[in-house]
Parts: sequence; structure tokens; C-alpha cells
Amino acid sequence: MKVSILGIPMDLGAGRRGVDMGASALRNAQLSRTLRDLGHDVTDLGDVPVPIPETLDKHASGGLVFLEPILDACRLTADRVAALPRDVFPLTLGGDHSVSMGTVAGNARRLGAGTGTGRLGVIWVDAHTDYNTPDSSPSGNIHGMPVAHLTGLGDSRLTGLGDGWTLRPEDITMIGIRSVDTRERDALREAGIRAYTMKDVDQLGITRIVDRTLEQLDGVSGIHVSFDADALDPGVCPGVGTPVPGGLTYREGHLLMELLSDSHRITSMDIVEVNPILDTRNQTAEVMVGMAASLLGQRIL
Ligand code: EXY
Ligand code: MN
Ligand code: MN
Ligand code: MN
Repeated sequence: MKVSILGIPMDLGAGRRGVDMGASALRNAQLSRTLRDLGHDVTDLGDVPVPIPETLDKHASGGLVFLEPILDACRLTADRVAALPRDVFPLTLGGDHSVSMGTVAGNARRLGAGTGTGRLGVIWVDAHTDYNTPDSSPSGNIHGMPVAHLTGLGDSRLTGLGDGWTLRPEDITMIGIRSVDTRERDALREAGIRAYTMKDVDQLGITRIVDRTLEQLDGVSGIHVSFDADALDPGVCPGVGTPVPGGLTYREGHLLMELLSDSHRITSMDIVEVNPILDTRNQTAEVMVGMAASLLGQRIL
């Protein structure tokens, strides 16, 4: 398969510094070489330009911190991704999770979703549901809000990234959830978004969750996997800014990727929230490169 890597070195959406170095850490952990060794035709497109917070005014407007530069970076990201051909697998590297407003919008456009010719499914692998709006957010940090904006809730400048397209709540599945704010919970229920919590992972197991997810997403033109490193347990991925105990094990993460790979239905992936400053000898980036490898066909035997 043709794989195009694109970095979005942005930490403006997070409360802590350092995730802007995530893309670099993933490259250092031999991302390209690992995927080439699997037989893929890998092109690294480099990075989308993103300003550093030191050059900006940190003003929160209407409950949103760094709105304008995040909007600009997401717009550039969406345009770069949308321009890639359909037979390319975009592998986008954050950056904090707000970059996914750009990657998802870009992949939707790339696959013709929103123009009447198809829908994009999204599997959001995360400890958090990222479903706050500027109104409900306890922090003002935009990385806690991308899913809400993708579905059309929140600030109209951010919902506009889809150029009229919005992600249907029925086309989203969340996996690994264990930290949800009170008002987020209400909004998720109202929207009817499918979310598999860690309790569901314990009870059902990854295999059944994947079966149900693929059934739920029957009929979409492509499926995007947005993998937040904090979905995995902090013992496995310590290099994240918002760690939550009780996460996916190393094997649950790999099994999820292996089964999704077996389905041959995944068309793009994000790796986000890798924070090398908080990491132990680049362990988190190495684990996440392994996750990408499993999604792209690496097998034990
Ligand atoms: N729910 C909290 C907030 O909105 O501030 C925390 C969000 C953390 C988001 C992380 C990266 O996925
Ligand atoms: Mn920041
Ligand atoms: Mn997230
Ligand atoms: Mn998270």
C-alpha cells in the first residue's frame, strides 16, 4: 500500500507543552522504516507549519484557547490530506488531538464524503471522549473538543472545517473511554454516540467490540482511526499529557489494530498526544509505531 506520512507539530490545543514534538518522536522511533519493512511504499510529506505558543498571544476567546492558529493549522492539514489520492493511506502525526478536526475533515473530502457519494466512519481510540464544546469545556483546551466540532456542535469557525460536511454521530465509535466530564456525558447521550468504555472492554473484549463496530459502520466509504496514545494504559504509554489509569493493555491495543487490519476497511489513521517531554526514553512513540504497524499488516507469524 502507498502510505503518506504528514506531521502536525502542534501543542496549542493541549494544556501542557510538548506534544508538538510527538511527530518527531514517532519518526525517531523508526516509523517509516518499520512500515517499509512491511512492504509499504512510504512517503514522508514532512510537517504542516504550526506556530509555537511563544510567538502568540495566549488569549482565550469565548472559552477557546488559541482558536485562530489552531483553525489555520487544521485548515492546512485538511487541504493537504484532501489532496491525496484515494489509493493512498494517510498516516497523520500529532500534535495534540485538535489536529484531528483537520485530518478527519480532509479524509472525508478525499473520499468524497459529504458530496453525496459517501460517508466516513471514525473510530476514536481514547481515554477521553473529546466531546466538549466551548460552553461545556472545563479547561478551554481545544484538544478536549474535536469530536463535538466534527459533528457540527460548538464554534462555527471550527465546525466550518468540513466545508459543509459534518460527521454523523452514527458513524463514530469510541473505544477505551474512562474520563468524561458531566456535561460531555449528557451531550454524548443526546447525540447517541456509541462509546465503549473500559468496562465494556473488560466485559465484552476487543474482539466483540470490533465485530460490533464494523457492523455499525456498514456502508461507509472509508474508516478513519484516530488513536490518542492516552487510550493505552499510562504504564504502556507514560508520555502523554492527560494520563488516566486503567487503560488498554499493550495486547488489547495491538489486537484492536490487528482485527481492524484484518477487516481491510481502514483508510487512514492519526497518532496523537505523544509527549516526549513526559516520556521514558521514547517508549510511547515506540509503542505507537507498533500500533501503526499492526494496523498496517504486521503479524506475529
Ligand atoms: N475533558 C477534559 C477537557 O476537556 O479539558 C480533558 C480533555 C483531554 C483531551 C485528551 C487528549 O484527549
Ligand atoms: Mn499549549
Ligand atoms: Mn483525545
Ligand atoms: Mn485523550
